[in-house]
Amino acid sequence: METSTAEKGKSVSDPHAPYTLFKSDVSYFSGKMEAYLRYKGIPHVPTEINNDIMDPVYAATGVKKVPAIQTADGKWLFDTTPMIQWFEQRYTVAPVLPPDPALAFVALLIEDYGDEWLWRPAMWWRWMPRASRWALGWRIAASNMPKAPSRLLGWVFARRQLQEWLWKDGMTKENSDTVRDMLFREFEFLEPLLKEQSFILGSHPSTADFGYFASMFRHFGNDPDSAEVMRQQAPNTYEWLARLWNLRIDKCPAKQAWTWPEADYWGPLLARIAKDYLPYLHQNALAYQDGKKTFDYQGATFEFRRSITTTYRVWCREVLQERYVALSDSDRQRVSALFALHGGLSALFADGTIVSGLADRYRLPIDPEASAPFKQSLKLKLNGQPRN
Ligand SMILES: N[C@@H](CCC(=O)N[C@@H](CS)C(=O)NCC(=O)O)C(=O)O
Repeated sequence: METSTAEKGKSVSDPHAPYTLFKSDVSYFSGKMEAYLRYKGIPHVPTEINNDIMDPVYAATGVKKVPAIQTADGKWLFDTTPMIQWFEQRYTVAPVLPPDPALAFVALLIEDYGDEWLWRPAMWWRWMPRASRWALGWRIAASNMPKAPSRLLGWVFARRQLQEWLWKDGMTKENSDTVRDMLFREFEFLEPLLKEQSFILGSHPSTADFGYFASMFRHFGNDPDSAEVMRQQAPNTYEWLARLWNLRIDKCPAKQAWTWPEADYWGPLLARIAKDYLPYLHQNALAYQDGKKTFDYQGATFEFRRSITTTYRVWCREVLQERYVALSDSDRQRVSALFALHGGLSALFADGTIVSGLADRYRLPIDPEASAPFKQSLKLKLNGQPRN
């Protein structure tokens, strides 16, 4: 007999289960979290959000964002990266962090890159082509505020996304095609890799797969224009999306086989992380330290003048630095040798640690005594929360 995920949850000896997953089915980070929970067989009840549900989510987590999770015993979790690590401590079968600490660091770095760097092209492909803009704007408005005029609200939301994430964040008419083509750069890496092996770091999904999955599943593989581009140009990546979405640990061989990322096709990704993403995190952190709202980002391949300074990404960099420092000397040497051929890791440590002040906020579960309930400003109520 089939049982629902919620019923199954009751039989698991986890005092926090089942989990209520607040998510949206077109959301980048919701897709990442949902795929992880499904793969690990973690008992959860997916709950589609609307405007009203977002008020309690904000009151509890302090960000008006999905995914967020409420545990059966009333605790709250948020932000996919620390949430996955929180679950990994409790659901230890088929870990998504490889046991080799050096490879685990690489997995976390790729997860972070997937989360943050691919957001910009994901915004481009969703909000720049007209068919996608209209379809997704309408879809998001209709599901969040079913009684409101969806076409108008969809238009307003699409405009907010275009402004906030593209035009006000370093995109110009001149470099718009470059943002679009960031997707093709990913296929150059993913296609030969996924032709050869099932998941990014080997036989089983790692946290690197979930980081990539965020943009690839709910955006590129879903939105009208990019989905067709993917079917035509990246069939191995398209197949990997379905493979990961439909995977459960009980369907996988127990033994995980991990691969050190040194094959030639890793070159473009390792170089992009070393020469574009880590310099971006560094320059963003410097701008934050100097109290600048925007900064002129310059990497080896990309230039985004007047990018918005993001505190959250200062924290991302801090976490990566801590992880790297915690490695043994020999593991640090292996990671550093891997990147040395592609530009090195110097940008990760340039100007030392710049503290975001967010470390306590992202310690899970949220301590309600210390923080909640968070109160919304009128602006937040009307506009939602594009940034944190
Ligand atoms: N770093 C967060 C990001 C979550 C996030 O940005 N969620 C988006 C949807 S994919 C959101 O809820 N945005 C709210 C808004 O734009 O108003 C995570 O990993 O969960």
